[in-house]
Amino acid sequence: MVTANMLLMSLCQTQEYPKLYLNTSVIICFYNEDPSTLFRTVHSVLDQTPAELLHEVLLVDDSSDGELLGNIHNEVEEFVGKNFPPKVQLLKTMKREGLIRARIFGAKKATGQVLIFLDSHCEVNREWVQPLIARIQENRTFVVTPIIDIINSDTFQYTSSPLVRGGFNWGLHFKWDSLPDDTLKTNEDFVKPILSPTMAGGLFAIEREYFFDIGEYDAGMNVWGGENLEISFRIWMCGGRLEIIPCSRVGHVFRRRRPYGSPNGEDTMTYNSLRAAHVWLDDYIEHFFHVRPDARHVSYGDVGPRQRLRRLMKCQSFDWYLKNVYPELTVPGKESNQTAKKETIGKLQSRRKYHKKNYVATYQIKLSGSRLCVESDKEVTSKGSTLLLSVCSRTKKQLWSVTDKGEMVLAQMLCMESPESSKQKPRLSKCHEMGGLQEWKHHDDIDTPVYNIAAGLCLGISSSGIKDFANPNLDNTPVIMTVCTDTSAAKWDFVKIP
Ligand code: UD2
Ligand code: MN
Repeated sequence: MVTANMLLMSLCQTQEYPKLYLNTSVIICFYNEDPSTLFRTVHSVLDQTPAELLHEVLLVDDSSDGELLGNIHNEVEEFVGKNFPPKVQLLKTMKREGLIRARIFGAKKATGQVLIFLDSHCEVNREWVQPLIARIQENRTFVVTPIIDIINSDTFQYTSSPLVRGGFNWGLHFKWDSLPDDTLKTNEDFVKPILSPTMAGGLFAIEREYFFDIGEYDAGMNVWGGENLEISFRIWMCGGRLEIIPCSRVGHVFRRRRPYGSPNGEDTMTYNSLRAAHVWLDDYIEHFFHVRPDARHVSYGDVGPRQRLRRLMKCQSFDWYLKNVYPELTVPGKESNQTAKKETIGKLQSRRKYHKKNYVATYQIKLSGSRLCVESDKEVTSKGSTLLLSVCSRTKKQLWSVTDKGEMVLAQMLCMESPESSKQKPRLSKCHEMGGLQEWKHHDDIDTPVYNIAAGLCLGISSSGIKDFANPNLDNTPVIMTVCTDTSAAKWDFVKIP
Protein backbone atom coordinates (compact mmCIF):
# COMPACT_ATOMS: atom_id res chain seq x y z
CA MET A 1 0.00 0.00 0.00
CA VAL A 2 1.33 3.44 -0.88
CA THR A 3 0.99 5.65 2.17
CA ALA A 4 -0.14 9.26 1.88
CA ASN A 5 3.31 10.44 2.86
CA MET A 6 5.09 8.38 0.22
CA LEU A 7 2.72 9.76 -2.36
CA LEU A 8 3.35 13.27 -1.12
CA MET A 9 7.11 12.89 -1.34
CA SER A 10 7.08 11.76 -4.93
CA LEU A 11 4.57 14.43 -5.94
CA CYS A 12 6.62 17.15 -4.26
CA GLN A 13 9.77 16.09 -6.07
CA THR A 14 8.13 16.80 -9.39
CA GLN A 15 6.78 20.23 -8.42
CA GLU A 16 8.16 23.14 -10.38
CA TYR A 17 8.41 26.58 -8.87
CA PRO A 18 8.48 29.94 -10.65
CA LYS A 19 11.58 32.07 -10.49
CA LEU A 20 12.01 32.99 -6.85
CA TYR A 21 13.00 36.60 -6.29
CA LEU A 22 12.17 37.18 -2.62
CA ASN A 23 14.95 36.46 -0.16
CA THR A 24 14.47 35.57 3.47
CA SER A 25 15.56 36.44 6.97
CA VAL A 26 15.33 33.38 9.16
CA ILE A 27 14.69 34.44 12.77
CA ILE A 28 15.46 32.00 15.55
CA CYS A 29 14.79 33.15 19.12
CA PHE A 30 16.18 31.11 21.97
CA TYR A 31 16.14 31.09 25.70
CA ASN A 32 18.32 28.58 27.55
CA GLU A 33 18.47 26.36 24.50
CA ASP A 34 21.18 23.74 24.47
CA PRO A 35 23.73 25.31 22.08
CA SER A 36 24.33 22.06 20.18
CA THR A 37 20.62 21.89 19.34
CA LEU A 38 20.62 25.51 18.22
CA PHE A 39 23.68 24.89 16.01
CA ARG A 40 21.99 21.88 14.53
CA THR A 41 19.05 24.10 13.55
CA VAL A 42 21.37 26.68 11.94
CA HIS A 43 23.39 24.01 10.11
CA SER A 44 20.23 22.58 8.60
CA VAL A 45 19.13 26.02 7.40
CA LEU A 46 22.53 26.71 5.82
CA ASP A 47 22.66 23.27 4.23
CA GLN A 48 19.14 23.15 2.86
CA THR A 49 18.50 26.73 1.72
CA PRO A 50 19.82 28.00 -1.63
CA ALA A 51 22.33 30.74 -0.76
CA GLU A 52 20.68 33.36 -2.97
CA LEU A 53 17.39 32.93 -1.12
CA LEU A 54 18.95 33.15 2.32
CA HIS A 55 19.61 36.79 3.11
CA GLU A 56 20.47 36.23 6.78
CA VAL A 57 19.92 34.08 9.83
CA LEU A 58 19.22 36.12 12.96
CA LEU A 59 19.75 34.32 16.25
CA VAL A 60 18.02 36.23 19.02
CA ASP A 61 19.28 35.33 22.49
CA ASP A 62 16.39 36.23 24.78
CA SER A 63 18.89 36.91 27.60
CA SER A 64 19.56 33.29 28.41
CA ASP A 65 20.70 32.78 31.98
CA GLY A 66 20.71 29.00 32.37
CA GLU A 67 22.96 27.86 35.16
CA LEU A 68 23.09 24.26 34.07
CA LEU A 69 24.30 25.10 30.59
CA GLY A 70 26.97 27.67 31.54
CA ASN A 71 27.27 30.97 29.71
CA ILE A 72 25.23 30.19 26.64
CA HIS A 73 25.67 33.57 25.01
CA ASN A 74 29.46 33.40 25.02
CA GLU A 75 29.46 29.86 23.78
CA VAL A 76 27.11 30.69 20.91
CA GLU A 77 29.03 33.85 20.05
CA GLU A 78 32.31 31.99 19.80
CA PHE A 79 30.86 29.15 17.76
CA VAL A 80 29.04 31.47 15.35
CA GLY A 81 32.23 33.50 14.78
CA LYS A 82 34.30 30.40 14.04
CA ASN A 83 31.91 28.18 12.16
CA PHE A 84 29.21 30.12 10.39
CA PRO A 85 29.34 32.60 7.48
CA PRO A 86 28.78 36.31 8.24
CA LYS A 87 25.13 36.11 7.26
CA VAL A 88 24.50 34.29 10.53
CA GLN A 89 24.26 36.97 13.21
CA LEU A 90 23.79 36.77 16.93
CA LEU A 91 21.62 39.39 18.63
CA LYS A 92 20.63 39.76 22.24
CA THR A 93 17.68 41.35 23.97
CA MET A 94 18.44 43.80 26.82
CA LYS A 95 16.49 41.63 29.23
CA ARG A 96 14.38 38.51 29.09
CA GLU A 97 11.41 39.44 26.93
CA GLY A 98 9.66 36.15 26.24
CA LEU A 99 9.30 34.67 22.82
CA ILE A 100 6.72 37.17 21.55
CA ARG A 101 8.72 40.34 22.12
CA ALA A 102 11.94 38.52 21.20
CA ARG A 103 10.44 37.75 17.79
CA ILE A 104 9.37 41.38 17.31
CA PHE A 105 12.90 42.43 18.26
CA GLY A 106 14.36 40.08 15.64
CA ALA A 107 11.84 41.13 12.99
CA LYS A 108 12.75 44.80 13.44
CA LYS A 109 16.42 44.06 12.77
CA ALA A 110 15.69 41.88 9.75
CA THR A 111 16.29 43.19 6.24
CA GLY A 112 15.25 40.23 4.08
CA GLN A 113 11.98 40.42 2.15
CA VAL A 114 10.36 37.42 3.81
CA LEU A 115 10.57 36.63 7.52
CA ILE A 116 10.70 33.00 8.51
CA PHE A 117 10.39 32.22 12.19
CA LEU A 118 11.74 28.94 13.54
CA ASP A 119 12.03 27.51 17.05
CA SER A 120 15.60 26.94 18.21
CA HIS A 121 15.29 23.14 18.01
CA CYS A 122 14.36 22.39 14.44
CA GLU A 123 15.75 20.66 11.40
CA VAL A 124 14.58 21.99 8.06
CA ASN A 125 14.10 19.41 5.33
CA ARG A 126 15.05 19.36 1.64
CA GLU A 127 13.47 22.10 -0.52
CA TRP A 128 11.71 23.48 2.52
CA VAL A 129 11.95 27.13 1.59
CA GLN A 130 11.06 27.19 -2.12
CA PRO A 131 7.37 26.30 -1.77
CA LEU A 132 6.96 28.87 1.03
CA ILE A 133 8.52 31.71 -0.94
CA ALA A 134 6.69 30.72 -4.12
CA ARG A 135 3.38 31.03 -2.33
CA ILE A 136 4.16 34.43 -0.84
CA GLN A 137 5.26 35.66 -4.26
CA GLU A 138 1.76 34.83 -5.49
CA ASN A 139 0.21 37.00 -2.82
CA ARG A 140 1.89 38.93 -0.03
CA THR A 141 -1.08 38.44 2.30
CA PHE A 142 -0.63 34.67 2.39
CA VAL A 143 1.03 33.56 5.61
CA VAL A 144 2.39 30.07 5.15
CA THR A 145 3.64 27.28 7.36
CA PRO A 146 5.48 24.04 6.64
CA ILE A 147 4.24 20.68 7.87
CA ILE A 148 5.80 20.24 11.29
CA ASP A 149 7.47 16.83 11.44
CA ILE A 150 8.39 15.25 14.75
CA ILE A 151 11.94 14.97 16.10
CA ASN A 152 12.15 12.64 19.07
CA SER A 153 13.61 14.50 22.05
CA ASP A 154 15.59 11.48 23.25
CA THR A 155 16.97 10.08 20.00
CA PHE A 156 16.53 12.98 17.53
CA GLN A 157 14.92 10.48 15.22
CA TYR A 158 12.88 12.26 12.53
CA THR A 159 9.33 11.08 11.83
CA SER A 160 6.99 12.63 9.31
CA SER A 161 3.63 13.96 10.47
CA PRO A 162 0.31 13.28 8.81
CA LEU A 163 -1.53 15.97 6.84
CA VAL A 164 -3.57 17.83 9.42
CA ARG A 165 -4.46 21.47 10.00
CA GLY A 166 -4.62 23.86 12.92
CA GLY A 167 -7.70 24.45 15.06
CA PHE A 168 -8.46 25.31 18.66
CA ASN A 169 -10.96 24.59 21.42
CA TRP A 170 -12.94 26.98 23.60
CA GLY A 171 -10.26 26.85 26.27
CA LEU A 172 -8.21 28.61 23.56
CA HIS A 173 -5.81 25.73 23.28
CA PHE A 174 -4.36 25.00 19.89
CA LYS A 175 -5.12 21.53 18.50
CA TRP A 176 -4.59 19.59 15.30
CA ASP A 177 -7.70 18.71 13.30
CA SER A 178 -8.10 16.21 10.53
CA LEU A 179 -8.78 17.75 7.13
CA PRO A 180 -12.39 18.38 6.15
CA ASP A 181 -13.96 15.54 4.16
CA ASP A 182 -13.23 15.67 0.46
CA THR A 183 -10.08 17.78 0.84
CA LEU A 184 -7.88 15.11 -0.66
CA LYS A 185 -9.48 13.76 -3.80
CA THR A 186 -6.87 13.88 -6.51
CA ASN A 187 -3.08 13.59 -6.37
CA GLU A 188 -2.77 17.35 -6.83
CA ASP A 189 -4.83 17.89 -3.70
CA PHE A 190 -1.98 16.38 -1.69
CA VAL A 191 0.46 19.11 -2.68
CA LYS A 192 -1.91 22.07 -2.83
CA PRO A 193 -1.88 24.60 0.03
CA ILE A 194 -4.26 23.65 2.84
CA LEU A 195 -6.26 26.45 4.41
CA SER A 196 -5.73 26.36 8.14
CA PRO A 197 -7.89 28.16 10.74
CA THR A 198 -4.89 28.54 13.05
CA MET A 199 -1.14 27.87 13.21
CA ALA A 200 0.84 26.00 15.84
CA GLY A 201 2.94 29.12 16.26
CA GLY A 202 6.61 28.33 15.93
CA LEU A 203 7.27 27.90 12.25
CA PHE A 204 5.92 30.25 9.61
CA ALA A 205 6.84 32.55 6.76
CA ILE A 206 5.38 36.01 6.19
CA GLU A 207 6.34 38.88 3.94
CA ARG A 208 8.29 41.31 6.11
CA GLU A 209 6.31 44.46 5.47
CA TYR A 210 3.03 42.60 5.72
CA PHE A 211 4.07 41.37 9.18
CA PHE A 212 4.27 44.99 10.32
CA ASP A 213 1.23 46.11 8.31
CA ILE A 214 -1.03 43.70 10.16
CA GLY A 215 0.35 44.58 13.58
CA GLU A 216 3.32 42.22 14.15
CA TYR A 217 2.47 40.65 17.53
CA ASP A 218 0.74 41.89 20.64
CA ALA A 219 3.84 43.15 22.46
CA GLY A 220 1.88 43.11 25.72
CA MET A 221 1.99 39.32 25.73
CA ASN A 222 4.54 37.70 28.02
CA VAL A 223 6.91 34.74 27.70
CA TRP A 224 4.92 31.94 26.07
CA GLY A 225 1.48 30.92 24.81
CA GLY A 226 -1.55 32.32 23.03
CA GLU A 227 0.25 34.47 20.48
CA ASN A 228 -0.27 31.77 17.83
CA LEU A 229 -4.07 31.96 18.05
CA GLU A 230 -3.95 35.76 18.24
CA ILE A 231 -1.95 36.11 15.03
CA SER A 232 -4.10 33.45 13.35
CA PHE A 233 -7.38 35.25 14.15
CA ARG A 234 -5.83 38.55 13.08
CA ILE A 235 -4.52 37.22 9.76
CA TRP A 236 -7.89 35.77 8.78
CA MET A 237 -10.12 38.50 10.15
CA CYS A 238 -8.05 41.34 8.71
CA GLY A 239 -7.86 40.20 5.11
CA GLY A 240 -5.01 37.70 5.02
CA ARG A 241 -4.95 33.96 4.74
CA LEU A 242 -3.19 31.17 6.59
CA GLU A 243 -2.03 28.05 4.79
CA ILE A 244 -0.08 24.88 5.35
CA ILE A 245 2.18 24.06 2.42
CA PRO A 246 2.52 20.27 2.29
CA CYS A 247 5.74 20.22 0.25
CA SER A 248 7.61 22.22 2.88
CA ARG A 249 8.63 20.19 5.89
CA VAL A 250 10.48 21.17 9.03
CA GLY A 251 11.17 18.88 11.97
CA HIS A 252 10.66 20.21 15.50
CA VAL A 253 11.77 18.67 18.78
CA PHE A 254 8.62 18.23 20.84
CA ARG A 255 9.80 18.29 24.41
CA ARG A 256 8.11 16.74 27.38
CA ARG A 257 8.91 19.78 29.45
CA ARG A 258 9.97 23.30 28.56
CA PRO A 259 13.35 24.21 30.05
CA TYR A 260 12.02 27.44 31.56
CA GLY A 261 9.21 29.06 33.47
CA SER A 262 8.01 32.64 33.55
CA PRO A 263 9.91 35.15 35.71
CA ASN A 264 7.25 35.51 38.43
CA GLY A 265 5.70 32.11 37.99
CA GLU A 266 2.83 33.89 36.23
CA ASP A 267 0.51 31.77 34.05
CA THR A 268 1.37 33.56 30.82
CA MET A 269 -0.76 31.25 28.69
CA THR A 270 -3.89 32.44 30.49
CA TYR A 271 -2.77 36.08 30.53
CA ASN A 272 -2.00 36.04 26.80
CA SER A 273 -5.16 34.10 25.89
CA LEU A 274 -7.24 36.64 27.78
CA ARG A 275 -5.63 39.45 25.81
CA ALA A 276 -6.38 37.66 22.55
CA ALA A 277 -9.94 36.91 23.68
CA HIS A 278 -10.72 40.49 24.70
CA VAL A 279 -9.48 41.84 21.39
CA TRP A 280 -10.78 39.25 18.91
CA LEU A 281 -13.59 37.09 20.29
CA ASP A 282 -16.45 39.63 20.57
CA ASP A 283 -19.39 38.00 22.41
CA TYR A 284 -17.94 34.57 21.83
CA ILE A 285 -15.64 35.33 24.76
CA GLU A 286 -18.40 33.88 26.95
CA HIS A 287 -17.63 30.42 25.58
CA PHE A 288 -14.05 30.85 26.76
CA PHE A 289 -15.22 31.90 30.23
CA HIS A 290 -17.62 28.99 30.28
CA VAL A 291 -14.71 26.54 30.18
CA ARG A 292 -12.37 28.87 32.09
CA PRO A 293 -14.54 30.45 34.81
CA ASP A 294 -11.36 31.08 36.79
CA ALA A 295 -10.10 33.44 34.07
CA ARG A 296 -13.00 35.88 34.24
CA HIS A 297 -11.46 38.04 36.91
CA VAL A 298 -7.80 37.64 36.03
CA SER A 299 -6.11 40.86 34.91
CA TYR A 300 -4.80 41.04 31.36
CA GLY A 301 -3.22 44.50 31.10
CA ASP A 302 -4.26 47.17 28.63
CA VAL A 303 -5.54 45.93 25.28
CA GLY A 304 -6.76 49.34 24.11
CA PRO A 305 -4.07 49.76 21.45
CA ARG A 306 -4.81 46.33 20.04
CA GLN A 307 -8.55 47.01 19.91
CA ARG A 308 -7.82 50.27 18.09
CA LEU A 309 -5.64 48.39 15.64
CA ARG A 310 -8.53 46.06 14.93
CA ARG A 311 -10.87 49.01 14.27
CA LEU A 312 -8.30 50.80 12.16
CA MET A 313 -7.80 47.78 9.93
CA LYS A 314 -11.58 47.30 9.67
CA CYS A 315 -11.28 43.63 10.46
CA GLN A 316 -14.15 41.15 10.22
CA SER A 317 -16.08 39.93 13.25
CA PHE A 318 -15.32 36.69 15.08
CA ASP A 319 -18.69 35.47 13.93
CA TRP A 320 -17.52 35.92 10.34
CA TYR A 321 -14.35 33.96 11.15
CA LEU A 322 -16.29 31.06 12.63
CA LYS A 323 -18.73 30.91 9.73
CA ASN A 324 -16.21 31.30 6.95
CA VAL A 325 -12.95 29.91 8.23
CA TYR A 326 -13.75 27.42 10.96
CA PRO A 327 -17.34 26.18 10.61
CA GLU A 328 -16.16 22.82 12.00
CA LEU A 329 -15.80 24.27 15.49
CA THR A 330 -18.86 23.42 17.52
CA VAL A 331 -20.34 26.41 19.24
CA PRO A 332 -21.94 25.22 22.48
CA GLY A 333 -25.71 25.37 22.26
CA LYS A 334 -25.62 25.74 18.47
CA GLU A 335 -25.07 22.36 16.94
CA SER A 336 -24.15 23.32 13.41
CA ASN A 337 -26.46 22.06 10.68
CA GLN A 338 -23.46 20.67 8.97
CA THR A 339 -22.57 18.31 11.82
CA ALA A 340 -26.16 17.32 12.36
CA LYS A 341 -26.52 16.46 8.70
CA LYS A 342 -23.26 14.58 8.61
CA GLU A 343 -24.26 12.49 11.56
CA THR A 344 -27.55 11.44 10.07
CA ILE A 345 -25.90 10.53 6.82
CA GLY A 346 -23.19 8.75 8.76
CA LYS A 347 -25.69 6.68 10.67
CA LEU A 348 -27.58 5.74 7.54
CA GLN A 349 -24.37 4.75 5.84
CA SER A 350 -23.12 2.69 8.71
CA ARG A 351 -26.36 0.76 8.81
CA ARG A 352 -26.25 0.09 5.11
CA LYS A 353 -22.58 -0.65 4.70
CA TYR A 354 -21.88 -2.42 7.94
CA HIS A 355 -21.09 -5.74 6.31
CA LYS A 356 -19.35 -4.33 3.26
CA LYS A 357 -16.08 -3.05 4.61
CA ASN A 358 -13.13 -2.57 2.31
CA TYR A 359 -10.35 -4.44 4.00
CA VAL A 360 -6.89 -3.52 2.85
CA ALA A 361 -4.94 -6.19 4.71
CA THR A 362 -4.81 -8.16 7.94
CA TYR A 363 -1.98 -7.78 10.44
CA GLN A 364 -0.66 -8.72 13.80
CA ILE A 365 0.41 -5.55 15.58
CA LYS A 366 3.69 -6.39 17.23
CA LEU A 367 5.56 -4.19 19.69
CA SER A 368 8.78 -3.41 17.77
CA GLY A 369 11.76 -5.37 19.00
CA SER A 370 9.62 -7.72 21.07
CA ARG A 371 7.67 -10.93 20.54
CA LEU A 372 4.47 -9.47 21.89
CA CYS A 373 1.33 -8.53 19.99
CA VAL A 374 -1.75 -6.44 20.68
CA GLU A 375 -4.59 -8.70 21.80
CA SER A 376 -8.08 -8.11 23.23
CA ASP A 377 -8.45 -9.02 26.86
CA LYS A 378 -11.80 -10.73 26.20
CA GLU A 379 -13.48 -12.48 23.30
CA VAL A 380 -13.33 -10.75 19.91
CA THR A 381 -17.09 -10.20 20.08
CA SER A 382 -16.92 -8.54 23.45
CA LYS A 383 -17.64 -4.80 23.17
CA GLY A 384 -15.66 -2.68 25.58
CA SER A 385 -12.70 -5.10 25.80
CA THR A 386 -9.45 -3.37 26.54
CA LEU A 387 -6.17 -4.39 24.90
CA LEU A 388 -3.01 -5.93 26.22
CA LEU A 389 0.27 -7.35 25.03
CA SER A 390 0.59 -11.09 24.68
CA VAL A 391 3.04 -13.46 22.99
CA CYS A 392 2.32 -13.33 19.26
CA SER A 393 0.27 -16.22 17.93
CA ARG A 394 -2.23 -16.55 15.13
CA THR A 395 -5.24 -16.36 17.38
CA LYS A 396 -8.31 -14.42 16.27
CA LYS A 397 -7.74 -12.10 19.20
CA GLN A 398 -4.62 -10.75 17.46
CA LEU A 399 -5.80 -10.46 13.87
CA TRP A 400 -6.44 -6.85 12.98
CA SER A 401 -7.93 -6.08 9.57
CA VAL A 402 -7.25 -2.56 8.35
CA THR A 403 -9.89 -0.88 6.19
CA ASP A 404 -9.56 1.82 3.57
CA LYS A 405 -10.97 4.24 6.13
CA GLY A 406 -8.13 3.62 8.56
CA GLU A 407 -10.15 1.44 10.91
CA MET A 408 -8.49 -1.49 12.68
CA VAL A 409 -11.07 -4.24 12.98
CA LEU A 410 -10.37 -7.21 15.24
CA ALA A 411 -11.27 -10.53 13.61
CA GLN A 412 -13.39 -8.41 11.25
CA MET A 413 -15.83 -7.85 14.11
CA LEU A 414 -15.20 -4.78 16.28
CA CYS A 415 -13.19 -1.59 15.77
CA MET A 416 -10.32 -0.35 17.89
CA GLU A 417 -11.49 2.96 19.33
CA SER A 418 -9.37 5.56 21.06
CA PRO A 419 -10.63 7.34 24.15
CA GLU A 420 -10.65 11.14 23.98
CA SER A 421 -7.99 11.50 26.64
CA SER A 422 -5.05 9.46 27.78
CA LYS A 423 -6.76 8.90 31.12
CA GLN A 424 -8.73 6.07 29.53
CA LYS A 425 -7.69 3.07 27.48
CA PRO A 426 -8.41 2.14 23.89
CA ARG A 427 -11.26 -0.39 23.56
CA LEU A 428 -13.18 -2.51 21.10
CA SER A 429 -16.32 -0.84 19.88
CA LYS A 430 -18.96 -1.30 17.26
CA CYS A 431 -17.64 0.18 14.00
CA HIS A 432 -19.48 3.38 13.15
CA GLU A 433 -17.71 4.20 9.87
CA MET A 434 -17.45 7.86 10.75
CA GLY A 435 -13.71 8.03 11.27
CA GLY A 436 -12.97 10.08 14.37
CA LEU A 437 -11.77 8.00 17.27
CA GLN A 438 -11.89 4.87 15.10
CA GLU A 439 -9.53 6.24 12.45
CA TRP A 440 -5.85 5.35 12.83
CA LYS A 441 -2.73 6.39 10.97
CA HIS A 442 0.33 4.19 10.68
CA HIS A 443 2.72 2.83 8.11
CA ASP A 444 2.17 -0.73 7.06
CA ASP A 445 5.68 -1.89 7.84
CA ILE A 446 7.99 -1.95 10.82
CA ASP A 447 8.72 0.62 13.52
CA THR A 448 5.68 2.78 13.03
CA PRO A 449 3.82 4.89 15.55
CA VAL A 450 0.06 4.30 15.56
CA TYR A 451 -1.67 7.66 15.67
CA ASN A 452 -5.26 8.63 16.29
CA ILE A 453 -5.76 12.12 14.86
CA ALA A 454 -9.09 12.78 16.55
CA ALA A 455 -7.61 12.08 19.96
CA GLY A 456 -4.21 13.52 19.09
CA LEU A 457 -2.67 10.52 20.84
CA CYS A 458 -0.61 7.45 19.96
CA LEU A 459 -0.85 3.83 20.94
CA GLY A 460 1.57 3.03 23.73
CA ILE A 461 2.27 0.79 26.65
CA SER A 462 2.68 1.88 30.23
CA SER A 463 6.14 3.36 30.54
CA SER A 464 7.45 1.06 33.26
CA GLY A 465 8.22 -1.75 30.86
CA ILE A 466 9.09 0.05 27.70
CA LYS A 467 12.84 0.30 28.09
CA ASP A 468 13.34 -3.44 28.08
CA PHE A 469 11.52 -4.98 25.17
CA ALA A 470 12.94 -8.43 25.82
CA ASN A 471 11.44 -8.42 29.28
CA PRO A 472 9.02 -11.34 29.43
CA ASN A 473 7.12 -9.51 32.16
CA LEU A 474 5.76 -7.21 29.48
CA ASP A 475 3.33 -10.03 28.76
CA ASN A 476 -0.12 -8.79 29.84
CA THR A 477 0.99 -5.12 29.88
CA PRO A 478 -2.06 -2.98 29.11
CA VAL A 479 -2.10 -1.00 25.86
CA ILE A 480 -2.77 2.67 26.49
CA MET A 481 -3.10 5.97 24.63
CA THR A 482 -0.38 8.50 25.19
CA VAL A 483 1.13 11.74 23.90
CA CYS A 484 3.01 10.72 20.75
CA THR A 485 6.32 12.17 21.86
CA ASP A 486 6.20 10.56 25.28
CA THR A 487 8.46 7.62 26.08
CA SER A 488 5.43 5.45 26.66
CA ALA A 489 4.38 5.93 23.00
CA ALA A 490 5.54 2.73 21.33
CA LYS A 491 6.66 1.76 17.85
CA TRP A 492 4.89 -1.18 16.26
CA ASP A 493 5.51 -3.66 13.44
CA PHE A 494 2.56 -4.43 11.21
CA VAL A 495 3.13 -8.09 10.41
CA LYS A 496 1.05 -8.95 7.38
CA ILE A 497 -0.95 -12.16 7.52
CA PRO A 498 -1.14 -13.61 4.02
C1 UD2 B 1 4.61 26.18 20.54
C2 UD2 B 1 5.32 26.77 19.35
C3 UD2 B 1 6.11 27.98 19.81
C4 UD2 B 1 5.16 29.03 20.36
C5 UD2 B 1 4.36 28.39 21.47
C6 UD2 B 1 3.28 29.26 22.01
C7 UD2 B 1 5.69 25.19 17.53
C8 UD2 B 1 6.52 24.11 17.00
N1 UD2 B 1 6.13 25.77 18.69
O1 UD2 B 1 5.36 25.79 21.67
O2 UD2 B 1 6.84 28.55 18.76
O3 UD2 B 1 4.34 29.55 19.34
O4 UD2 B 1 3.72 27.21 21.03
O5 UD2 B 1 3.77 30.43 22.56
O6 UD2 B 1 4.69 25.54 16.95
N2 UD2 B 1 11.75 31.30 23.81
C9 UD2 B 1 12.30 32.58 23.99
N3 UD2 B 1 12.03 33.24 25.18
C10 UD2 B 1 11.24 32.69 26.16
C11 UD2 B 1 10.67 31.42 25.93
C12 UD2 B 1 10.94 30.75 24.74
O7 UD2 B 1 13.00 33.08 23.13
O8 UD2 B 1 11.04 33.34 27.18
C13 UD2 B 1 12.04 30.58 22.55
C14 UD2 B 1 12.43 29.12 22.73
O9 UD2 B 1 13.81 28.98 22.98
C15 UD2 B 1 11.98 28.50 21.41
C16 UD2 B 1 10.75 29.34 21.04
O10 UD2 B 1 10.83 30.53 21.81
O11 UD2 B 1 12.94 28.65 20.40
C17 UD2 B 1 9.45 28.61 21.32
O12 UD2 B 1 9.42 28.08 22.63
P1 UD2 B 1 9.15 26.53 22.91
O13 UD2 B 1 9.92 25.69 21.99
O14 UD2 B 1 9.35 26.28 24.36
O15 UD2 B 1 7.59 26.45 22.54
P2 UD2 B 1 6.78 25.10 22.07
O16 UD2 B 1 7.44 24.49 20.91
O17 UD2 B 1 6.53 24.29 23.25
MN1 MN C 1 9.51 24.45 20.38
